[in-house]
Amino acid sequence: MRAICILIFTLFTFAVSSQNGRFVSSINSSWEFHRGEVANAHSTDPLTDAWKVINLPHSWNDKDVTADGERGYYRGPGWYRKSVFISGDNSKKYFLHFEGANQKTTVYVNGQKVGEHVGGYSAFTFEITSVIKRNSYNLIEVKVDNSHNSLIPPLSADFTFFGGIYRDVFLVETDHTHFAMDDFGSSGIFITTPVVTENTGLVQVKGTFMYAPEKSKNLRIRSTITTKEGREISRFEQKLNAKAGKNSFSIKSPLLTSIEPWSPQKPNLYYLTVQLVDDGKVRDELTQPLGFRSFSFDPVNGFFLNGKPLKLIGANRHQDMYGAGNALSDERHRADLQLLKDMGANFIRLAHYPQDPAVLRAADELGILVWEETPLVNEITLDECHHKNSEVMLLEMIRQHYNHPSVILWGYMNEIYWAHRFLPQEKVEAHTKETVRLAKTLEKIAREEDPTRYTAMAMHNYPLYEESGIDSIPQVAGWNLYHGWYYDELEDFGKFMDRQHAKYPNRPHIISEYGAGADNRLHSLQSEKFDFSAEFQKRFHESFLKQILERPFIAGAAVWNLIDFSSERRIDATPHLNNKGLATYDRTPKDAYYLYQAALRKDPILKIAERGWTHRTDYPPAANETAGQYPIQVYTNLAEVELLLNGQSLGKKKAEDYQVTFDVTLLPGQNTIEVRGENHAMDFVTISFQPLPWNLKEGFTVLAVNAGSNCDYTEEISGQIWVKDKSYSKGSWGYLEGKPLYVANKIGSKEDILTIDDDPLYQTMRVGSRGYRFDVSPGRYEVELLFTDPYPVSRRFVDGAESPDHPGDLRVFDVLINNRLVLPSLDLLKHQGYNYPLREKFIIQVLDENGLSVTFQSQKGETIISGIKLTYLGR
Ligand code: GCB
Ligand code: CA
Repeated sequence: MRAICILIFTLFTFAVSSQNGRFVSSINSSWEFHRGEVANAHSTDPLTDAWKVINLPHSWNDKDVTADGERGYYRGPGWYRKSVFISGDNSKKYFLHFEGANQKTTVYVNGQKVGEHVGGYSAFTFEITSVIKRNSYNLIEVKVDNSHNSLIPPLSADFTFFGGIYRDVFLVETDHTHFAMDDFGSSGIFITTPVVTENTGLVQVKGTFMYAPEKSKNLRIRSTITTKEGREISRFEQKLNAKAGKNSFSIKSPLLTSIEPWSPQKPNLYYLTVQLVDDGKVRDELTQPLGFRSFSFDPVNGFFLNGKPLKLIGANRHQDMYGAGNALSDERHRADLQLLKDMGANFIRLAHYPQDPAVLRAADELGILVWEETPLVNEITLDECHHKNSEVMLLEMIRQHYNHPSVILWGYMNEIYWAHRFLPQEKVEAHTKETVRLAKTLEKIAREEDPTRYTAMAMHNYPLYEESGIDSIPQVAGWNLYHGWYYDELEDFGKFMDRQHAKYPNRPHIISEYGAGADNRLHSLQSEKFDFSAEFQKRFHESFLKQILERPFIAGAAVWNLIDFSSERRIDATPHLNNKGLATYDRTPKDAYYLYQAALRKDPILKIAERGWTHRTDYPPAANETAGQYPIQVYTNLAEVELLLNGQSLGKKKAEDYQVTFDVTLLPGQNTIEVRGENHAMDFVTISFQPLPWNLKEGFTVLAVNAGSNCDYTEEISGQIWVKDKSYSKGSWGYLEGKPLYVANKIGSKEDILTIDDDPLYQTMRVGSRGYRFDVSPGRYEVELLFTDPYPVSRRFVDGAESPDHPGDLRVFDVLINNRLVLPSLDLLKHQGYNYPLREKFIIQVLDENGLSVTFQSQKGETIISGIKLTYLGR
């Protein structure tokens, strides 16, 4: 029992009055947090051990969404509390402003409920003036609940619904007269630029404010436009007869000449300060970003910014990070946008929900155009209350982020028919109708709220969008397309889009998602879809980017995803993680990232795209051939590249489609690969290479084989490389018959292999094999065998408890090593349970020149093996 008085633990938050009416201070530090329901809410009793001290931003799912051996993560209530000292007098009003808490939040101050908010991705503000004690401590308690709630989108999605107060919380003190604090969490003022030409602009500011005194009175609304450097370029005012209560205003600037337009290339950002002036006293003041730009979508020629065509190329982004869940600092958010900017991108889709104010701010400052959307993903429910919540989410998003010049598109649905295939037939029609109706309502709201932006919807490759007519509702059709990954072949993407364009020649199209998974532990020169090799990801993006750039009618495209992100229910090579990122979960760029750099940036880019594969081992492709022959790929926007291996030039080559490939034979040990281009551009990587002999009698220490796979797999902790599988030929080694396991046309089982982290090694398997032969010299060997049974076929995206134990007897086989029975009647399902790995070592003495045989003899079903490793231990 830790009996600490919370008053002692509380940091003082001084709310000193500022000169200009409003004072804003965060209250992020030293909250007490309790996961679960609490019995003694509103009491100042000593806290029990179940409470711990945390700082905001905070999520309680930072750990349980990773490979912790249990499916699911905590979804339920959590309580936060903190005592805050609030100073001031009766002339002040007080508000709590939450930038976001997932997903249902109830706030109490001094035991009284001050408000409730649903939806995990937008800000909300509650007034607390009437319940606080001034110049005293006030107990703030916040209950947050991330339980599934069929009335609150998202109902399901391929990302983790982290619970907690995961963004900043602010205490806002205002004068009695202040800009609206009850306008859907927004600033209360809305800026547009009705006129924008190359260097002129006109600014309009609309808004509402509260005026407190009983008698009406003339106030002045004063607006000032300043540059980033703080130079004032315009000041305009309006007199307004304010009545007690709510007042609205609308004021226009004079036509400003010599403004500099905002664009990704030159994000000239201005600031607009609006003041409420009463007898020379500033009652309230707000500063908002301001940018002068015009834009439009054209069905034939794509996107135009400031009158010039601009292909939008960028990525989607989620808001979580390894170790932190979704509780990211402003700096972290900004760093992610910088990563995107450094890639050369000019576009971001904030999928699948409104993101932190720091993200929008960074987009404004860095020059990244934004598609933002509300979290309606996969499906809806038919309840009116669900629809109401969806409407409010849209209003919140638009009003809160209205003033950011970076925003060009508002979205309100993502793959909303995704879950349709699971609906019973008799429900399909009603569901479809209701989805269309809701889309129409949301479309109307978005257009009325903000006629200056376009609306968009992200659809997937599913005919119902067309059949139901929902595809004609938004102004821009967004497409999430995964040709060559989930279905079809890479080139089918372009064909799909050409058909769309031909069929709907008046419709602007944008690619809202396209991507392929990659795990840097997997590498292959024969990469194929769904093997999760870094090489396949490169092939995928090379193909898509080319097809996108070749088609002017495609206004833009956003890679899925900028960064690997948490999806607790997903099981791929990296369970619980969606690894389609161009950067890893800790933000290291994968090789495909550099393709975009080369294609998008204007400064010289020369990058060896082999950075994810710096430790290699390989055997010769055939007897009498040399191991270590690799195509070394370079991404560049230069015309010509020279490559040097350990200082020796291998010649120059011309680049095509932003790339050049050199055939290089790596030498045993460290290889320095250097590339050079015009204007002293250069890059290098060091690749260590360890060859394996074709003929094992030439001597070797360790031979580790990734059975049933074309990929080399590197164990993260040990660095041990498991080489791609190989068939036996005399004088060498390899498998005897069998084939790689495919499930639904995709290689490997893609099940979560429990208790270990080397999932990909176990997920790929050779089935139906008679065994492996190794033509080794006599001596002592350690033979290590790795197995797992892939049954059941797949449980992806299925919630709930573990599947029940299986009695086995589906697949039973004997394993012998040099005729010695080492695993008799192996029944993995029965003895291990599915998805639990079996990894054992056997010490074997090879006495003669006949080498070493690992033999699988089936009693029932097909034999199976995931990995096999041979270590020479001496004679
Ligand atoms: C989609 C979804 C996105 C998923 C992605 C994927 O189409 O919109 O939420 O994460 O596919 O990786 O499958
Ligand atoms: Ca695992």
